[in-house]
Amino acid sequence: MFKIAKMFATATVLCAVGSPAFAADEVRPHNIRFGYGLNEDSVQGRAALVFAEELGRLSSGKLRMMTFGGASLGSDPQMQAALIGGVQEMMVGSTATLVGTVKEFGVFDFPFLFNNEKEADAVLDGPFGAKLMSKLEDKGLVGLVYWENGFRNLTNSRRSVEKVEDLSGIKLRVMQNQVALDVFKTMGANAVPMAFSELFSALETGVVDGQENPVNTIQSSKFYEVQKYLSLTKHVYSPWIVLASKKWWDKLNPAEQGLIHQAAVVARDAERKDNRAGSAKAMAALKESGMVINAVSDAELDRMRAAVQPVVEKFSKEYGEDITKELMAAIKGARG
Ligand code: TK8
Repeated sequence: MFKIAKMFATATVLCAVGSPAFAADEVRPHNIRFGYGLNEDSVQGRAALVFAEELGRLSSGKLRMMTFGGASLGSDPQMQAALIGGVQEMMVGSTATLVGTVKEFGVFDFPFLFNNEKEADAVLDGPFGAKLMSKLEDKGLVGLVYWENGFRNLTNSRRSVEKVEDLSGIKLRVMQNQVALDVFKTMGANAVPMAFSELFSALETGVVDGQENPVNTIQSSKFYEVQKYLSLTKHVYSPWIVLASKKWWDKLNPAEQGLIHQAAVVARDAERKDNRAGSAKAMAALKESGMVINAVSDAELDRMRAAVQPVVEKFSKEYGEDITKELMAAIKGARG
């Protein structure tokens, strides 16, 4: 931290002496704090390093990204607030926690929306994903690219979940998002919204019985140490979004912004590849850890889907017909 403080102090002195004469399109030195919620040894952590390295390479070391894992700069919502306030430059986190800023991001919490990663990529990287990102700008955030958390599965300490009724009474942590809360309440769970950064200890101390996340995240967060059952529900696909502070972004010139965008795309592609290649390995490690793992039949998944349909309809109305129609059309397009 001392080193960072020193670098900023140097930058301030330079400014005070008078702005050095940089050409309008010249890449100038910048320090970028990039925060994320998962452990360093995770798909997020590895992709953050790719991002930092690529940015350094593209800018000949001028755009210096420092990465901070394990929510050491704060939970996802806390980091978003820091970006909006201009006291942190960048982060990657769940789209689910952006609903307080742009409510329409809640569409990605609709259960059983995407059938596979290919559909998710097409919608997120296409005009629909860009449209939601553009809504952030008035709110002090710039969305750059979507990374992949992936299809979420349930873990808990009580029992295997093979059908919707098995969720009854399970105290389940959900993301801080009204759609997720309503979905799991409707399925009979005792759903509790909580920051991801508090989740491990809540599971360990029994404040909650369970949670839901993709297998890579379950593995890299060591939830197998405090959870017995893993049920492969794949009930929703969770994107992550790479965000920049608008206050800070607006001070960058187009050349600098372009390089950051370029590096973010490289990191996105590496992250998705790593995530997809790693999920079989994560599953094997979770099996090895002694977790009791069960598949859920298509018939039971259909019953879950039917149970939560009223929640999807309620929020579709709330977000406006045009948004949900556009989303469904984009998915249809991706299905070809
Ligand atoms: C990590 C979170 C996490 C998300 C959650 O910062 O909160 O459960 O799935 O991966 O973004």
